[in-house]
Amino acid sequence: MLKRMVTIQDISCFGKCSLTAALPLISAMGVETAVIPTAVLSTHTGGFSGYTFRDLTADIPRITAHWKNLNLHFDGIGTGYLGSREQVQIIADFFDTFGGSQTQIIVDPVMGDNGKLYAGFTPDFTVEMRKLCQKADVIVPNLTEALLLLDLPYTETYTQQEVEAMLRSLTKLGCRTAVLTGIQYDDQRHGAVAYDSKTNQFCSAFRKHIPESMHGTGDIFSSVFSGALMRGASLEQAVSVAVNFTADTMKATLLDLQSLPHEKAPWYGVEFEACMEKLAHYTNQIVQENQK
Ligand code: PXL
Repeated sequence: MLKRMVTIQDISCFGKCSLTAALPLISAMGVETAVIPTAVLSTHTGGFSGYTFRDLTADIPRITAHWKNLNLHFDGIGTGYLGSREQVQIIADFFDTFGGSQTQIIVDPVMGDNGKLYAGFTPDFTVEMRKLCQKADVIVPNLTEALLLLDLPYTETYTQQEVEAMLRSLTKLGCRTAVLTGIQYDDQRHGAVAYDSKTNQFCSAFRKHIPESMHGTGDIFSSVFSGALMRGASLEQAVSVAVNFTADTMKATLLDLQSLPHEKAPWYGVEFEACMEKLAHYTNQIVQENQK
């Protein structure tokens, strides 16, 4: 049966991140995708200046109330960029209304990257985000976000043991599973490491490191990771497909960045559209492997 998830994050009208990436990607994986936009911005905040920002916080409780009347069920709830501290509390209420044993809650605690908070975020936002992580089944932070959640100082270098300790601590926030993205144990490979606190198992996936930072890759990762879980992937399969697909999109983008530098910039987003056939193929592979 077709699975249904709702993805809750902003619409950045230009720049291919958050909802404009999640909606096509999760749909392409064969999952019905409902949306709740948390804000509308003319572009994302990571590279453009002068962007507009319309806060949609007031609409969220009204959408929730209507959906509650309709008795909707979601197999998954995913969250990304949230525009205000108040919004985090409202989303927590949404989890209480629509969560349950038949609903996987996946929180990407979007707050920053490369040791810095995104524009518009203040450190106290972290306090609210911890509460949301407590209610999640799976959280998908990058290193910067993980260290903020754990109240640890930012560091660029770390060992496998330190990453594993961080993952264990992240699950102690209250979620069963934590996935750390953007992990590099050496300068050759780049990937993600996951920990399931119920089974006490770690798993990871790595691909060749692409030496260019591109905007929106965290959103691509969390979208594909969530879509895979909806299609019945194991944690290991979901981490693997998300790492592979994110690397594919970066590779596709790199070619254009090199050939058309005057029309393209890393903050214009990655070319996931060029990789949609691959995504359908990866998804079918997971479904077939799990049927055996
Ligand atoms: O990709 C994360 C993200 C989502 N939404 C908005 C952002 C960012 C990161 O900069 O600015 C509006």
